[in-house]
Amino acid sequence: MQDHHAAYELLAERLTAQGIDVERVKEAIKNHHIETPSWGYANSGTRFKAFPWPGAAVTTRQKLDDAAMVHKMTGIAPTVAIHIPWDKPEDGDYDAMRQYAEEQGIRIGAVNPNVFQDDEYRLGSFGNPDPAVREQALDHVLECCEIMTKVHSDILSLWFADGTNYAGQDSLRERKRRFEQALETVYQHLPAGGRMLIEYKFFEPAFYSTDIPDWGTAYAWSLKLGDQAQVLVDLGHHAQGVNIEQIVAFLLDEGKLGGFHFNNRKYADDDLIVGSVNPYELFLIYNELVDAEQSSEPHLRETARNVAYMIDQSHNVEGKMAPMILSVLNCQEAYAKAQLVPRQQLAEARAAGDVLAAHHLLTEAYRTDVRPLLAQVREEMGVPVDPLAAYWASGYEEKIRKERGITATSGGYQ
Ligand code: PSV
Ligand code: MN
Ligand code: MN
Repeated sequence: MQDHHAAYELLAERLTAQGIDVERVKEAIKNHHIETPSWGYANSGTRFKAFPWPGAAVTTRQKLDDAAMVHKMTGIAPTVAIHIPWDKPEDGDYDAMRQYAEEQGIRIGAVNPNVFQDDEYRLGSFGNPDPAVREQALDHVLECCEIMTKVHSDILSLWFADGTNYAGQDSLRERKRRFEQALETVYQHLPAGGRMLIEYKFFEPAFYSTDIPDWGTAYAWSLKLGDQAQVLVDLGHHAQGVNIEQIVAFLLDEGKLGGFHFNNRKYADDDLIVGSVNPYELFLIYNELVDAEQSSEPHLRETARNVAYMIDQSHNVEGKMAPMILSVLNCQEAYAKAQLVPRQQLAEARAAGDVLAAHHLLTEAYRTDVRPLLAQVREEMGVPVDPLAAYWASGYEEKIRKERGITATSGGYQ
């Protein structure tokens, strides 16, 4: 990247003239952290084919090493989400796992139980008609509550593959009740200060009904459960055309937005690099978050402050490390642009009913080239000004290719 200083000075001058406190914006950007997923460093793919990537991580230590490298390059990815049992240590020593992560300069973030990969879960987990299977699933999730304490995590991230494939296959109402009962038990076992985030997804792998199909269901249950339960918004889990930023605004206002799984998609589900298909949507989502962050209302600021920003992607054809770095950077860029929205002017345009002026203020912020600002932020943080270029120049990719080689995919639907 060319020297960014001149471009940064010009931009800072222009923003200051618009009444934007550039120092405050830089501070906010430096503190905006994105969590990466351990499973994003391993081989995975679609049900048709998972193309193994040379150097992809296999062991949890390797995944932690990779997450640490992403943090080293970006300075804003200090935590990594784990998936159990994929990340279960052979000797069961979670303490050692946590310590290893910390030695690499990162921490363990959300704990993700897995109640979808075992044969027993053919008809579901918490929604399964068989009480023995429900108990098996519950035992696993409760074990994850204990793991949270061991790895010093305060987030239990819940996604269920549960649903039905055929009308009449099971009672929809009974499945709802089974779920409510199991979630209630999980809630009772959350460690003090821990939160459970309930993720929804409208279809897949079930194709007729999904037990937590939408944010309304996740919201209703988190409301019933209590303050430690919130909703997790995965960008890939909505039908086409759904206004995700409106869901975000609603949940923020109700104190029920717990976290994000960032990714992108053109058609269904997730797994593409966040911001790669629809960066404007990503900006509009961030705009709601920053609006809450900067609100004069303490409850909004508090909810926004606690939102867990996580990536949930499984790359198939584009490698592992570079796409993860790019994803983190794309989130950072959208966040930076959202910081540039002149909120006072926007409020005035709205109050005056000036539709286009309000829209213009938003799109001007979106169109601002924030790359010099981000380069300046990185320089001040002491991380590479161009993280992707620095990654390719670091020799890390060659090193892991040599050390790890090509490993057959481990399977497991993600
Ligand atoms: C499956 O759709 C999924 O991508 C969900 O989004 C989960 O969060 C993730 O897998 C990990 O279990
Ligand atoms: Mn997800
Ligand atoms: Mn998903």
